[in-house]
Amino acid sequence: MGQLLEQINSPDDLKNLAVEQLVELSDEIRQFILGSVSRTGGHLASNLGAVELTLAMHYVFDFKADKLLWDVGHQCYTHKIITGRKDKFTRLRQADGISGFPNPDESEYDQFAVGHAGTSIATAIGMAIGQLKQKKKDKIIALIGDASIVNGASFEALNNLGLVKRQLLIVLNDNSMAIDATVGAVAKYFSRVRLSQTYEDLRKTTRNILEHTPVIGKSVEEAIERIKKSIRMVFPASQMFESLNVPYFGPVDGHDVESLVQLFDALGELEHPAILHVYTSKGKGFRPADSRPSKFHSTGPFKMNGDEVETQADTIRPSFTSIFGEHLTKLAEKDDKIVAITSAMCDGTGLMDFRKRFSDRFYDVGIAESAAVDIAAGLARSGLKPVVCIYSTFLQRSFDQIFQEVALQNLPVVFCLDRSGVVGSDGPTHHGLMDIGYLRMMPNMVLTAPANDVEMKLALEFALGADSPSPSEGLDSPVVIRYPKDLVPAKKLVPAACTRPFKLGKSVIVKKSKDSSVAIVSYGSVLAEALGAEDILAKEGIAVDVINARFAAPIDNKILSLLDDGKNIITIEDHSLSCGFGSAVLEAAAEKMERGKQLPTIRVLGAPRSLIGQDSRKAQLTRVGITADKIAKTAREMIDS
Ligand SMILES: Cc1ncc(C[n+]2csc(CCOP(=O)(O)OP(=O)(O)O)c2C)c(N)n1
Repeated sequence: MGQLLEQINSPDDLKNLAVEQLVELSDEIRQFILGSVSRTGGHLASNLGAVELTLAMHYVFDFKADKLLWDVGHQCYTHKIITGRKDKFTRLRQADGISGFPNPDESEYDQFAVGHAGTSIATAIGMAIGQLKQKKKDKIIALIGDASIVNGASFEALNNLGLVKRQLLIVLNDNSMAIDATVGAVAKYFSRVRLSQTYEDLRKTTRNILEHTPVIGKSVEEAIERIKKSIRMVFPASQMFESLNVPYFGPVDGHDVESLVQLFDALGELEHPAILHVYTSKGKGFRPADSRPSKFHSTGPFKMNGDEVETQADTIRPSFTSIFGEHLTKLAEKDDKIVAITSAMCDGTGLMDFRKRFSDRFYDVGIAESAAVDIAAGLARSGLKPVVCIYSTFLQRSFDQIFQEVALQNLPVVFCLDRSGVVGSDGPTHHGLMDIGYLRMMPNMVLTAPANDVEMKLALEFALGADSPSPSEGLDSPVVIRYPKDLVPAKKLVPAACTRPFKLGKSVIVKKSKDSSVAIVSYGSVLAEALGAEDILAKEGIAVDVINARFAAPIDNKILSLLDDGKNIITIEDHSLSCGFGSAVLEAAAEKMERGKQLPTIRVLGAPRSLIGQDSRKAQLTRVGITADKIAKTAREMIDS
């Protein structure tokens, strides 16, 4: 650890440094982040880019009282390092360690547990109004990236900035990147402005703002007008924000920490909302991340060799994501109606090859999940076969669009929900534990989940009608395919029953015994654990049935007829128990009970309705009880009672 960083255990320590020392401290922090993330994995490129910005904000403001609101929050490592958490970086994103995102449970310096884009400006507005009502003068700062500020929620918030009659500073951290290059009209506008800037222009703007600051605070409006006049001709980015009536400053160099300190000092005095537009470089200071920021947006541990990265050995098995991407590309070769849509997650959802191969049938709409769904609805209405590829957690943003424009119209949109289930190190903001719940209640929606690589392909073929006699027609209703952030199970865990084509609402029997009194009914990739439990019990001489449900909507009647056969049921799922697959079975069973039937027992295994902290995915599954051992134990308990 660098000499200066060693002395920094709180923002007060930072304030003891001379402003010139922040330059050296920035370098030390960059090295610290690089070293830590190379060992633990984490969000690298965005954090390397936001070091000076964060130091300057902390140098000027007092975030014990003042409020700093992070958008997404994946770029908050410098903030964590200087707010007393640097020693915890050895366990970054691990159990009993610190989260990779802001988290008020960890520190009084964090206001919200965030992880989804587009929330900082609106929450800042709320806090600013709250401060005003309580006659408090604490400063409110929202830090947001250029890809997140074009999110619909951000624009809704900007549209309401007029509600704030006091200070509120929005810092736009523009690195011209989302995870990938930013997309859309605003991104193009920003990049045109960026290209028109020289370093000297940025210096000039900084000087311009600062020259006018002595009057800020006394006559805010007048000062803003003067600044606007002096920079308007040169810097058209201001026009966009000015048209929304948001006073705009910049763009300025986001790595010039000394100037940033002066700017924050000055702009913090405004008694009015304003935007400071800052240019930074994603991945700054580490050549591999600087040249390939997408690859280092979020990374697993890696080995550094000087300024280079040693590549990791390939994993033993492919992931659900890669099987999905490969197979979708293959199906698209045969069916030119297939189009893919994603919202800023091309790589994460496995669409890189699809994009390369079918650039005219690939749409990245940026961080705009609701628009993605409605665009898909329009595509489906005009006869195409849209495949919406969005993580389970981010699809939550589109709840209403899924219902109104897709389910209500019964349009054949295929939703591919990557990162369904527990997601490991990203933790509670990113788990995909609610999708069955929020989708199952919608009429017309077909919910399916592949158990392994073979089923991943079959589920896609089913949803896209590739397995039907007239494949061009496909299914005539929306289909959801959910799968986890995981490798596919080993070949020996792919039973023959899983190789049969998917049929609407039909489960497959993997093991059946007339002597069994318990049936394990699994949904999705957790079939591997069900098979493990069956194996454990078989060795003890206990026979159980194993059913692969394949569908959570509609539920196969065959599952319910197990109850008629006197079998107890254990359902397992990588999802919240509230409103999940087990709930669907319980609801169907309740209908039977209403008709006066005495039924055997049903036990449901899945995630509790509580937050599951960052950890490995395997440990999280163990924590919620989705393991072969726990399933076997549950079966024994049922048999014994
Ligand atoms: C609603 C939502 N959709 C998608 C994501 C996934 N995501 C995380 S960071 C990121 C890119 C953010 O870009 P930007 O705000 O410009 O910040 P940068 O990483 O460039 O610093 C995306 C798309 C998310 N966090 N939230």
